[in-house]
Amino acid sequence: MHILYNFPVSQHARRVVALMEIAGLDYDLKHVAMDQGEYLSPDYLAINPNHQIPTLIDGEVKIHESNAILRYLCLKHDLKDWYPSDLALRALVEQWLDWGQCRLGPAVIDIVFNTVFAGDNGDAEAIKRGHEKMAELAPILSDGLEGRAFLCGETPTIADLAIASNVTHLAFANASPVEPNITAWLERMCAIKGFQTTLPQQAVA
Ligand SMILES: N[C@@H](CCC(=O)N[C@@H](CS)C(=O)NCC(=O)O)C(=O)O
Repeated sequence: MHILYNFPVSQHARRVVALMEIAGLDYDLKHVAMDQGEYLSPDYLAINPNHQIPTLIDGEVKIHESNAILRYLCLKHDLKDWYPSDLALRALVEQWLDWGQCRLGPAVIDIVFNTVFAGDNGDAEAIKRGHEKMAELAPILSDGLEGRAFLCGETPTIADLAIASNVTHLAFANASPVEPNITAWLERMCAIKGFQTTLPQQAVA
């Protein structure tokens, strides 16, 4: 049984729940009430000292970092379609996973956290910076999708789950990208039932 410390609107947790749904894995979600500060509690800090959601516990194994969790689940359950072993394909998956964490993720947080979740404490500079970054990053994502159904070819991988969970998070701030390659890809992603069930209402509406 996999135990995932989860918060339903977390874009980082949603990608993991999506993969577990898609793969039909047994899992138990432990709700961490981020809105009540539970992620900063001593109990949760003992589980993840980074005070971040998600964390996976699988027997003796305890992992934080959503993309590391995705890789672990694929390797453990032999989900080769979702994490291909072919070297060139694997490298492309890794490229997008890292791009999502290093480039896209911070821009999404700048925009969504400060526009929506920080309330009156939202940082206007960060929102501006986030939109500037997205103006650069959305065309890069769009170009990456040119001529292919998913980021690494004709079938989805964990790179698509990771990037799409970030892109759909932008719906909270009405900042979803409008590039046709991206919107068509998101439609394909949302047709994947396990991914669809993790979407925030804003992204479905
Ligand atoms: N790099 C981490 C980021 C996780 C993350 O930022 N989670 C957010 C929720 S979406 C969080 O817990 N934020 C609280 C904090 O950073 O203190 C991952 O991919 O798992």
